Amino acid sequence: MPAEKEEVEDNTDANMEGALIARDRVGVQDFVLLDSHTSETAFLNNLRKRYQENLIYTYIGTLLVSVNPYKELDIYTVTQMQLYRGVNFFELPPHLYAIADNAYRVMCSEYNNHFILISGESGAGKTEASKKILQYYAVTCPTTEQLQIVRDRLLLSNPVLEAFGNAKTLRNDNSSRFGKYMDIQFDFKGAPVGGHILSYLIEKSRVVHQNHGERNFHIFYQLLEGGDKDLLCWLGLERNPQKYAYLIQGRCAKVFSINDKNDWKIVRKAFSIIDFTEKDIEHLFGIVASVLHLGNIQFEEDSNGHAIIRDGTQIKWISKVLSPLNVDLAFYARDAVAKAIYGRTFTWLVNKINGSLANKDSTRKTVIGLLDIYGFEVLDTNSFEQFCINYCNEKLQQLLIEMTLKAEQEEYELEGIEWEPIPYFNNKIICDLVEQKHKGIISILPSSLVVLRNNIALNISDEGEVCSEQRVIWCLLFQDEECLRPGEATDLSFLEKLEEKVGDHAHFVTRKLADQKTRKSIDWVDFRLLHYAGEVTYCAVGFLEKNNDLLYRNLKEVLCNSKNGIIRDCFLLSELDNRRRPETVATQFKNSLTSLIEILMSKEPSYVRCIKPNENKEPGKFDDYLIRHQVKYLGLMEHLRVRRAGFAYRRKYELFLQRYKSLCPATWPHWHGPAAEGVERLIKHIGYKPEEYKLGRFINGFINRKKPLCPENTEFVQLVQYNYLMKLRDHIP
Ligand code: AD9
Ligand code: MG
Repeated sequence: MPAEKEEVEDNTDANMEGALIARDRVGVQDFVLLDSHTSETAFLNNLRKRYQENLIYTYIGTLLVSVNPYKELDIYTVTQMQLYRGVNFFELPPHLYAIADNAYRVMCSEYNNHFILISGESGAGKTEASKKILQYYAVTCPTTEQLQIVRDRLLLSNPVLEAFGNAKTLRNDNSSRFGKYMDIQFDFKGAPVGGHILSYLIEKSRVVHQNHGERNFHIFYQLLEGGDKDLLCWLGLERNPQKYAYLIQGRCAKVFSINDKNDWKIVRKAFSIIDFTEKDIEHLFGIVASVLHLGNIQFEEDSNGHAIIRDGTQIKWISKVLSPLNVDLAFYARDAVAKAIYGRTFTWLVNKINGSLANKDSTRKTVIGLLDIYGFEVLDTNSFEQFCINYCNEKLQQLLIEMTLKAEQEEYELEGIEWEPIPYFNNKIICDLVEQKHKGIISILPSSLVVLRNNIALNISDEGEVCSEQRVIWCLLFQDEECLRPGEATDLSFLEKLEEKVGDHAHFVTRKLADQKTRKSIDWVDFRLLHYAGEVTYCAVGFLEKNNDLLYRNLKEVLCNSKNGIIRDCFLLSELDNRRRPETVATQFKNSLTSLIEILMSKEPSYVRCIKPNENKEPGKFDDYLIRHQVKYLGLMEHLRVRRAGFAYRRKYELFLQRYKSLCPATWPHWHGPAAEGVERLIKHIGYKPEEYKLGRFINGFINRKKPLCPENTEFVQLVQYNYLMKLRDHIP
């Protein structure tokens, strides 16, 4: 029996009374079985009951809903893993392991690719879930001594990427500040033989700025806390984080729930297993330290108004390159270097890990992809980063709609099965608002940046025209050849363009438009998007700068010639020759998300929907209001209705017959006719009523959506009502 002590659903009369009592106490383990499946209150009651019994997982058919317990539960032991291994999906209480195992077994038997999409807002438990799934595979999949190293590397890639890519935020002490998609590759025996990670847009601005109550990336604190004396001495660092300007802004270098010293040890060990050489490690920490040193460089004005470095002992080249700037711009350029170094080093790190996870042999492999991306986020002040994060969440919601609600209903049509359509909110309208070609916010964003010849730029500043600080920065960044046209590229002109082009969109609000659409006040530099998960007000200030993400050319030159091998790998000289303006950050992000969606659409999906129970990271506290909101925007009720109305369990005729043929003398041990007929005989023999099942007409569009319909194909589907699967289980010898 699993540690959850949850009763496995049992429909026999003798157990009915006990089952009802248990049900009253712990709720139902699949929302499909709720008596009142249209009531949000009943849904919430069930979730609450279970949460209070530490039953954090509940199904809606095959989708897993998870509520963050904010405490360690005894349900992730090796014994639990073994319990779920190879057991049919519905035969044990809901668990991540059941989702993981199901994907794995289907992959092995049907030899196809899968992904597990884990979604939910910041702090809901996505990263923890993805780690638990990975651990499940590491423990339960067959392995050889040779493959142990792959397994260890897969596992240890996590602490390394978390050290460099996660940070304490107000929402989550271990918040992912980058998106991660990880393919685990399996050979034909089902052994994990390699992996590959794609990372998405790390939040570089955190390197130089943190909000009150937040921290920089974990690695800085880990190094200072855990690095031995000699290492710190060699890096010129002091142990006290208070000494570093980039670490003190959030005023919370020490966090109760985080053990930096211990985490440091894990990261150090991980490096040696993931194939990092001593040189790599030396260079890597050289970079981490230099970012801290950069942050401590202070500038002051000389008699010409130029910046000079206050403390002469600091790095000389910075002074040399930055001194033609005024003090503000020198600080700006300093921060740009810190962000660029860190951001690119993170990409280097991912590539390095990929190198060590790569499987060199060319035999065909199948994969299970784990997607764990930063969750939907609303802060007091939301900037370009939140815009990207929330856009990404819109895309994932869209994928889920496409692959579940929409696909499900279309499939019934395809199969010729009668269906009452169920309304749901399709957030495509918001995705379009953000990403549509020529019309969406992202395309308006860079189009307001117009670059011109150098002399015009100089004229602007010489004549002392009213130009925003930003524009001056642009001028300087491009000083060797290009600059901006006056009046074109400011955050405010961007806002004006937005008003002009998307002002009438139902999900877009600015101050100018606020009165007509909403009564809530909005600042003149803000715009508001009505996301699927709620309203978010973005401050447009800084959008252009962050989106263009340029680095002062001379600084780039310096970095290209660095003695640090990683920096040299990250800043290639060829970049300096490239006169074409690189794609903006938002456009790159949009493109990478588009290809991610393509990757996912070609695979079989499983879903985990994570829910955050309260805002205080408190165990056991079930905040009704907060959870109801998530249930709403995650579309869980719609999902349930679709599941309820439809036939939750479906199998291709051949597979169904294979599994259940022993239940009917006509099909056991062999059935020689068409599989569809065999299934029909079997079902009649068992005594299903006609309304309890439906036999489909065509190829199963859900399993292979891209295949054209071909009626002569024998891959028909068969659909059986969910409750009957439970009954079937009892029949199986
Ligand atoms: V973000 O979008 O990256 O900011 P996540 O990834 O959704 O967010 P995360 O998995 O990091 O959230 O969970 C937040 C914290 O909740 C963890 O650090 C744990 O302290 C806690 N948590 C989450 N899931 C579990 C769990 N299954 N058991 C115990 C958990 N604690
Ligand atoms: Mg996370």
